[in-house]
Amino acid sequence: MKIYLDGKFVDEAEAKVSVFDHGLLYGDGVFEGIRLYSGNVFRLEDHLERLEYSAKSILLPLPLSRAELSQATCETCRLNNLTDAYIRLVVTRGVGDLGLAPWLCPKPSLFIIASKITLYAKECYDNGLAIVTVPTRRIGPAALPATIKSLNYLNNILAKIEAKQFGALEAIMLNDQGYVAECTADNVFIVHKGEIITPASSQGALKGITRAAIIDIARELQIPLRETDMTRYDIWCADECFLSGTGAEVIPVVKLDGREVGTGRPGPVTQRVLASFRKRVLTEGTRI
Ligand code: PXG
Repeated sequence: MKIYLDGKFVDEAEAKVSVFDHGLLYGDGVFEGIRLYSGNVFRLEDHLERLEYSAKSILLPLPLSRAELSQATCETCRLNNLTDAYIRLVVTRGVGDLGLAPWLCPKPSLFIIASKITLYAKECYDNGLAIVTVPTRRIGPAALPATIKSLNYLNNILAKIEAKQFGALEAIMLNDQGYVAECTADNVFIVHKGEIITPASSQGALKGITRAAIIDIARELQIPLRETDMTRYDIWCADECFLSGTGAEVIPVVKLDGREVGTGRPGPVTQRVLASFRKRVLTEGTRI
């Protein structure tokens, strides 16, 4: 496997960063998780825009322009002869001393990995997920905006561990006020009385690229969609629930906290949205 690392393509064995890199020492950096479908990178411009906003938010200068980032991403896929892949684009603060000070890190580091994807099993899409609400709250915007896709995922990892302790693959994370924020790596949607509802990103969610695609799909399918606050009760009593993310795409949820959602089977709106999403990913992307 060839990896893009700071301007060069190197073999996997040589793709290394320093133990003094602040991405490792402090989680000081930003990233994107992107999908390649049949030789098309899905919504690459949107991912690069989000990366730029994340970097700007932490005062991290990106080493490449938008066009150069796009070029390097596509080239990484081409060099590895990939048509379908998961792309991880990471920018770290770079090498510094053992103090926090980012201004003592002269050069950010950029690497791009394109490799196989580990997906949820097919049964999860056919039968839906049973998930739980976990005690760990999504970190609030006054501490660290969830809209920044940073290398600091401990908040989500604690929630993921708690989900596993309850035998679930995903977790509903609430914000400080007790409203639904998002899952550990996915945004949340419910369907209720013919309407799709998702928490506003101000509730403490990442502005998911897949989420944005679903908002477009709902408009195309003429299904009303609303962004508003959401409680656990809203999910328990919804007709359908599904999650969205680059890795998961659109995945049905059939149980939350031991309560069946709707019929306890993946619902018709979820299936229409998923079918439409799978059609879009084949046509919408940037050709590598
Ligand atoms: N919330 C969080 C906290 C995420 O990390 C999403 C929502 C969905 O956003 P997108 O833009 O993907 O629709 C994410 C995305 C992984 C992996 O390696 C994680 C994500 C994406 C791809 C892979 O587990 N997180």
